[in-house]
Amino acid sequence: MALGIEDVMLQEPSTREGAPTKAEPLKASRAERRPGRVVVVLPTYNEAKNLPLVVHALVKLDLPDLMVLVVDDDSPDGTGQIAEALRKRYPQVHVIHRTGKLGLGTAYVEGFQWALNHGADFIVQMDADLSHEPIRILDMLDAIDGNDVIVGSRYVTGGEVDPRWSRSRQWLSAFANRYARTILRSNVHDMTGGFKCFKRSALERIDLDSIRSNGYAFQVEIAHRCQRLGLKVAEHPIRFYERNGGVSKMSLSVSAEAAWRVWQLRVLTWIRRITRV
Ligand SMILES: Nc1nc2c(ncn2[C@@H]2O[C@H](COP(=O)(O)OP(=O)(O)OP(=O)(O)O)[C@@H](O)[C@H]2O)c(=O)[nH]1
Ligand SMILES: [Mg+2]
Repeated sequence: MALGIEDVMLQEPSTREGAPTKAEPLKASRAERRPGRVVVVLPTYNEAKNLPLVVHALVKLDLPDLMVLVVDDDSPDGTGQIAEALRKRYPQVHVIHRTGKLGLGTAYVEGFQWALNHGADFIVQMDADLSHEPIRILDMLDAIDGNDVIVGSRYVTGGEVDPRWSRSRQWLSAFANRYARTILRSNVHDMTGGFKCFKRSALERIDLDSIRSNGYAFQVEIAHRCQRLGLKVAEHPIRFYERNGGVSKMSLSVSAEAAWRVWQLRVLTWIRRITRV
């Protein structure tokens, strides 16, 4: 039986084994140590079951100036209505409703622009399917001191991928990262990950309007642009979980886009280098 909005709203955050979703009592309040507005951008497409869990976990974090922005693409499963109900319940929650499935990349671009226009000091991007642990945002905010961008990384020491992730997805992810990293000569080990934290000053330097990638390609393009701009990008180890139910939007066309877009980015870099000489 499908859950109604009220049922979903009453659910508490996930209690999956090994998934710490509640902010533990903190020794010295991190908020005191790090003032600033944090805007978390959550793109959603058919995440009706997951969105309330993610939002509950986010609003419980020790972040006094937090804004959570849901960018929903008119999800057929009613995620947009659930986002509205969450907005009414939590003052931190804001929602952008788009007219149809316009893609992950454009959802992030719109979300980032909104965050910059609403006074964000730090902007976090994460999936809304519980693959990324909300509490890790606190570590990323600590790690951003002295850096411009923190990439939540599965592929550095201490990083992990959920063993429940299918073999084929594990292989594809590892291959895609090696492929993008090699062709773009990047120092970033997790080029396709969607859990990142930016300082405002870093995001302001990226020409968001010129980003054309969607899907995984968007993650690769952002990581590549940060590096090209000479931003200080550091990787922070995370555990990546298999999505909490629902349906993956990963498809052959998303992979194909990422594969050719990497070469396009490489060629553009060559052209830029040649025309600068
Ligand atoms: N607004 C919007 N959100 C999207 C779109 N496609 C995916 N998303 C969201 O982007 C996040 C990542 O998408 P996923 O389907 O989880 O893709 P993935 O993490 O690469 O694949 P899985 O490992 O299968 O979960 C999720 O929160 C999705 O709901 C889209 O076209 N528009
Ligand atoms: Mg996912």
